[in-house]
Amino acid sequence: MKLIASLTSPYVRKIRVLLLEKGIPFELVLDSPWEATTHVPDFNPLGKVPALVTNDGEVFFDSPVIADYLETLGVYAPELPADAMECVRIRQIEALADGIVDAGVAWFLETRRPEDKQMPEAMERQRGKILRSLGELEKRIQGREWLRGDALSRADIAVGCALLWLDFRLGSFDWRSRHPGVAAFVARLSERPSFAQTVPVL
Ligand SMILES: N[C@@H](CCC(=O)N[C@@H](CS)C(=O)NCC(=O)O)C(=O)O
Repeated sequence: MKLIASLTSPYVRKIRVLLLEKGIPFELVLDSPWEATTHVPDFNPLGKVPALVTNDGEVFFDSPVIADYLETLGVYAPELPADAMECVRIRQIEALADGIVDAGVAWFLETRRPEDKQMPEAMERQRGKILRSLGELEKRIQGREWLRGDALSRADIAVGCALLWLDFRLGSFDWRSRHPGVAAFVARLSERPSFAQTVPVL
């Protein structure tokens, strides 16, 4: 199995962490979708990473679909629970985490524009999305070790990858001080070998 990946993408990191936690072997194929020479569109017409090529040559994207595909490979923890509603709740948190990244990317790209062309209100709009999501996560993590259930799940992995990516790309954004529960949770996640092995690098 091959994972078409960049070392900076938090969506890729979510899949790498999942694969490492599940102990599923894979080959990492590095390709930046932003480079003119990229082959990513050969795998994903949307030109985005991650894309996963199965051992049979079938390709899956985007990251929630890849994560669902991994569930079909057998019983490897962390796996989605048997209860369908609990799966929906885990995927809901994954969507929140991915949405934090979507907002963060929009904010980050705005900071990359020439200063006189940046739109403060556009950045503020994305910041608001992230702050509301953090508020929601802070409520959900209160008194709990994990966001759902009693063990690591895809929800925890997605949230960890999203928030640690904020540090990587929007380092001056202090999301921790007003969300101490989430901050402590992410600090615990960071200590896992799967997170330590997938720290984003430029
Ligand atoms: N919803 C997608 C998002 C993937 C995505 O946006 N990846 C970024 C890297 S962080 C990318 O490849 N961007 C290239 C582009 O937008 O052209 C997923 O979950 O896989």
